[in-house]
Amino acid sequence: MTEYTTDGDPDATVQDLIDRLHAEADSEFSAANTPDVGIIMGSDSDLEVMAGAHDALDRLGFDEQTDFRDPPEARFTYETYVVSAHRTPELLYAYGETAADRGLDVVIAGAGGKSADLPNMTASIAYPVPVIGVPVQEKSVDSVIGMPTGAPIVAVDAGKSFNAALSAVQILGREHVELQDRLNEYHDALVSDVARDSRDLHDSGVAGYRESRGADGG
Ligand code: AIR
Repeated sequence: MTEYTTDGDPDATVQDLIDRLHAEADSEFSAANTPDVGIIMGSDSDLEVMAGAHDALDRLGFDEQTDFRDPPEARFTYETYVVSAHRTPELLYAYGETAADRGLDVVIAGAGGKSADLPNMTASIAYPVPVIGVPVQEKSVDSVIGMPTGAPIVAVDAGKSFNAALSAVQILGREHVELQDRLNEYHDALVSDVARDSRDLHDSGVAGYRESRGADGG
């Protein structure tokens, strides 16, 4: 939460969200029309860190789906919700237990603080839907990855939500060759960026390189 003065909004109830998730799970939408990736975070204060996942998915041609009943043009989509393991445990449970029936193929879950339980609890509840955990802060890493044997979670390092999204697309890519192609294009661009930087740094010299790239060299 970005504010600690909580007046509440009588029009926004957790029960409405839970009912919505269950109604969507009971609906008959085809897999092509439901979000492929679900992104959840413990608080809207996590949005800046989790935006890396949105960036990566946007870059790979995904659209954001804001209405379950009205999918966007793009074949591959993601959705985003705030779900707090400790402030709204019922919503956490509903999101996890409806994940498969709502057509989600993979969930990216981020949380901060020392009790970052959203990723690990979602992984347990949504199982066998894969969950990729993002510790929003360094101090959240142990909490996110510390799962007992038999209760798996995939996780990235603190703040690495961009990589979480790439991993999510890798999972989807096993079923959709088109996504493998997009991942390969992304990787090729990354490699040629390094080649360009290496060539330019060497050939321009350090001072010339810094000048050509701006004062910070980047
Ligand atoms: N959080 C929220 N509910 C349960 C947890 N663990 C985490 C959020 C955020 C941090 O607590 O994921 O990183 C602080 O949240 P806020 O809302 O106080 O800014």
